[in-house]
Amino acid sequence: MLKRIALCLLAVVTVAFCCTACDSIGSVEQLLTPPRSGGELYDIQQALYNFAGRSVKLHYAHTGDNRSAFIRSDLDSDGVNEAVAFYSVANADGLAEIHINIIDTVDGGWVSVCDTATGASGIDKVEIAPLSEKGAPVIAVGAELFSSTANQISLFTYSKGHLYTRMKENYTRFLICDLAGVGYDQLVLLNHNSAERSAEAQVYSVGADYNTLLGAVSVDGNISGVTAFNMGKLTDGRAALFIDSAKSTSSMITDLVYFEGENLKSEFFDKTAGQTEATLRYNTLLCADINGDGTTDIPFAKLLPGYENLSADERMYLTIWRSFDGKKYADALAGDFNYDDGYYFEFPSVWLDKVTLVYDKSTNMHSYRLWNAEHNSALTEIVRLRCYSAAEYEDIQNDQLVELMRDDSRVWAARLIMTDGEYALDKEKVTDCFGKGEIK
Ligand SMILES: [Ca+2]
Ligand SMILES: [Ca+2]
Repeated sequence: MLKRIALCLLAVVTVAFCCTACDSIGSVEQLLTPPRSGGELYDIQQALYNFAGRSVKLHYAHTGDNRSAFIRSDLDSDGVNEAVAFYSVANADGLAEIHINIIDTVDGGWVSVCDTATGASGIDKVEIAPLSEKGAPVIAVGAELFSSTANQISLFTYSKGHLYTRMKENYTRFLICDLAGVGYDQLVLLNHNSAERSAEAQVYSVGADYNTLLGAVSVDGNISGVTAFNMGKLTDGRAALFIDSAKSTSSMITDLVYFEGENLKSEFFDKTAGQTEATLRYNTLLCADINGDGTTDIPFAKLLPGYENLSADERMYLTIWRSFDGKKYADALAGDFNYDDGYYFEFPSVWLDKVTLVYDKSTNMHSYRLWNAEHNSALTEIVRLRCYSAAEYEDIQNDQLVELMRDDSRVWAARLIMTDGEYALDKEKVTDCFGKGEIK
């Protein structure tokens, strides 16, 4: 159990889109080495050179799954793959504008069949997926423009040697996923206007003949940037968009967007305040399935007892990961996350609101103590946790300690102080509550 949770710590929410029959060929390493003659990649690349010349520079997307200059996929649903290529050649203004080139098989050989300029200096992300029940795949190209700080997404379909533009929109982040739960994917955009401190999430259904805006909702735009934009799951199984945004270098919020019937909802955004406050936390943790049950959990921060009157940089928080079903939360895991020493300690449920943390700055020892609200004090110690250097650990009388974890240079260990009562932990329980992961 512990190991599973630890491994889940950095696991970003599963993005449940699938790229139908996409096959990226020509990885970064492959692109640095000319492909051997006789192979399909060689023939595809030669077809591009025959069209655009040998001096072209190849480009590939900076994010997403399709990070290749040549993406092979069946673009027109005829059962045979075509290839999408990205390249640039310097134009009259000296700008190396990226082009999209489609390479198809004609009479058994690879030939460039169409080409379009993008006005882009870079490719952010490429997805190829059908966006309607029976529709042909849509090629979604997210491009970084010369002329604007905003990215621009273009949707294309390919048929009989022609590339048809279906849509062009500015965006900050995009996803191709089934947020509406209809069995096929939609285009989900996030637009952050940093000048106006506003942001909007939009969901488009892209049909064979026209596109429909299924919903648009405000989310927090009073942010320094969007850190993660992922599809995940609510407790009732519904798909939802989890948007983790940085408020500052040490604080974050999560916006949650999902469909309630046909209405798109922005769960946490406060229209009156103009921002999202419900999920504000003083850490940089991102939403994740922390307990591995398939639902996405949001890391909330709860001030530990006794820290109410201290300054912001002295405050200590319990992190409570919660899943949501559209109405109520369920706690998945509550724990003290010690970023300096790379572990977390899960609070047993009887500890919640009863136990606080006292820490020693010089050794970074975390001591968990019963909180006495009447006397405003935390004198009764339950357990203390510390990360020692391996040499230091050998020098101390460590037979009184419970060794929790060890690596090449360090040992994590606990000293059990309280031995009786409902708040006390034994060796087995303290080991069970300890989780190590590459937490940030
Ligand atoms: Ca085809
Ligand atoms: Ca979960």
